Amino acid sequence: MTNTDHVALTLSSTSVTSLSGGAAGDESNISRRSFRRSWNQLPRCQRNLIIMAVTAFIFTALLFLPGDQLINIKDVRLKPGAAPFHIRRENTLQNPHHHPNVDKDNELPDDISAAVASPMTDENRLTKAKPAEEKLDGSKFAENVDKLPETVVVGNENGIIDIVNNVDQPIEQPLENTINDPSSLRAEVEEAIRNPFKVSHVSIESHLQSISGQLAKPQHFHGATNERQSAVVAAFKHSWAGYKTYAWGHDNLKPVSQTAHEWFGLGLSIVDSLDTMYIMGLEDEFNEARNWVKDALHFHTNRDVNLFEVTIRVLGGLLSAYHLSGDRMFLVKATELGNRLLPSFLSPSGIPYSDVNLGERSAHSPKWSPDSSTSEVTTIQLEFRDLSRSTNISIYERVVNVVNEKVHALDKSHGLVPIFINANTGTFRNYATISLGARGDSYYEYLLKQWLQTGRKDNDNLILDYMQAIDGVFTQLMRRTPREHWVYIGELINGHDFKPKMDHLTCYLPGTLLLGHQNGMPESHLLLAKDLLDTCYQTYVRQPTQLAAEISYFALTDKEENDIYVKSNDAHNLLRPEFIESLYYFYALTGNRTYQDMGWVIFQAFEKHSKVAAGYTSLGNVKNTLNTRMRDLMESFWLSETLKYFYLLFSDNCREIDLDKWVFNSEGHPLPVYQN
Ligand code: DMJ
Repeated sequence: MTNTDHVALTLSSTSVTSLSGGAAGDESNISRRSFRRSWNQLPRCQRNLIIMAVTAFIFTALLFLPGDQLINIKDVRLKPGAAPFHIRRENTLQNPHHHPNVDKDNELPDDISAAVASPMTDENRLTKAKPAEEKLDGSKFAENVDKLPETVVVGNENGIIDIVNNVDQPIEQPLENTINDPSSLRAEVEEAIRNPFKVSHVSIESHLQSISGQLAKPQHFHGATNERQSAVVAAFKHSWAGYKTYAWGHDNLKPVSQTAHEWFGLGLSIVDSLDTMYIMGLEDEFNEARNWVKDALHFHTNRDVNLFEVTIRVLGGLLSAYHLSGDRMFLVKATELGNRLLPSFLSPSGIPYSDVNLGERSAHSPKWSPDSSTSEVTTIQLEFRDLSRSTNISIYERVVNVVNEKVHALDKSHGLVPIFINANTGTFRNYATISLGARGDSYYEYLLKQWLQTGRKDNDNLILDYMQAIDGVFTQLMRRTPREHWVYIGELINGHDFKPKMDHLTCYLPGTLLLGHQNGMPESHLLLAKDLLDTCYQTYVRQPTQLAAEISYFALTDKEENDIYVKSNDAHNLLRPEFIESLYYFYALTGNRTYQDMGWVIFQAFEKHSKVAAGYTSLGNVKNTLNTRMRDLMESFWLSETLKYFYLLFSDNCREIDLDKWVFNSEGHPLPVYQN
């Protein structure tokens, strides 16, 4: 042991020899040596007694210090790069579930004002947070580095002492500075993967307890108020009853054979349904599902799952349930899941692998290809960011910001992206198709929605990329049919050759364009939104079943028989939500009830053709009412999206969910909007 390892401890004034006249360093070396001599001369039992007495004194002092028995101690292990990023406190003020009595001028709500008196409470951080401009100013970064997180000692539920990062000290590092230190980020990610039940070295529960003042408060919904809404609730209950009877705890229901369908083994239908039930006011069903999540939802199975699907359905479902109900159990589960999904990001490029094994905590490219889908790696950001903002643990947001930055830096064609990207090289696949349908769709959706989620900053890459992409849609992908002039969005095969094919998935775009227009995007976006909404409606009502096919084609010349047509292999309907989602945005943002009537036509078509004794089923053929060829699957998005959007579309209050305060993830789960 070197001298510097010693603790300076004064035994008695006579036991320490003090020499005057020497250099300061010499003096202290001599004092230390004489201290050591004196210490060594003491009998062993006396030395032990002294050590015990000093330890007991320090421990007692720790316990009796004010502030919920918390004490700040400097933890020299924490380096600037390793410092957890503390989410700026004003964010939670913007959170719609958070303290509804906060007014527009950011006055403190009553309960918070009272709490300011207590120096160690979370609310107190409200008064310490600096104005947003200051925090975004890079010049403040050096200043902030001095305020490294200190650690806090807390007793956990087992009486064991844990060390957590001191939430009383907001670390206002610009995010850019932390993601530019990849080795630190990697080390933090690896640590989280090693200990998925922990964050910042303590149990997730203890950590959430330490930030309990900023956790979500329950939202209130009144349930159905009219016949159409009640009909949707009845459809949900019918679906739920079938699922409960024949597939409880499994991913999906097969409503025709009345059996279960397993995909990831994560009870997808339950998790995906939580917020729908909460919004519909189905308390008993919600509680039943909640208890299943608490007791039976485990993530330790040795099985590959898809990062994107699990993120939008399970992580998004848990986070949304947490924000709406205020039940922190959902956030605990979401955090554990977030940790277990992190192996995907340990690729050489930072672009995530598509497949992750939650039990083994390893990840790899899909078995069928070396590439990930572009929409998949770019449709996880809302959820991971929300997890960071909700827990005050930065890594989730930082890993997806890396993805944002990498994808932003890649060359695009008029702002449009190929549908495959390689997680090892971080580059797009050459000559891959460009599409706003499968594998491309939600890249564009999340550019806009991430920008909304983070306070709509000017000159943000997200919104610049979005605008450029929509320009690319206009010039490269949008066409009108020759006779009836239906607007549609085609695809570029190999990145070049135009194909007049549009997936039903693309029918999310009218709603997203309108949402963008509402938030300052140009008039042209509104016009395209309206035209495309009309076309999507046609893909439904032109079919004998009044249900849209998975894929529609459009005439390129007036020689073709029909302007819109469906090939036999594409004639299936999977109960998908995209068009109902768009109708919902049109109603929510305009209040025009015409969109409700359009939705009602389609709802009745589902009732007529998709409803079976044990639920609702996908169909193989929408082109023949006498031969719909039931496919026997009720996907969880029927419960999370299609029925939720129907319900909100038919609401008497078009702002039942305030789109200035909430942003829906790609699976229909509302998450709070933050100020930045
Ligand atoms: C859902 O899982 C999500 O909406 C996803 O973004 C696209 N596919 C389905 C619904 O069609």
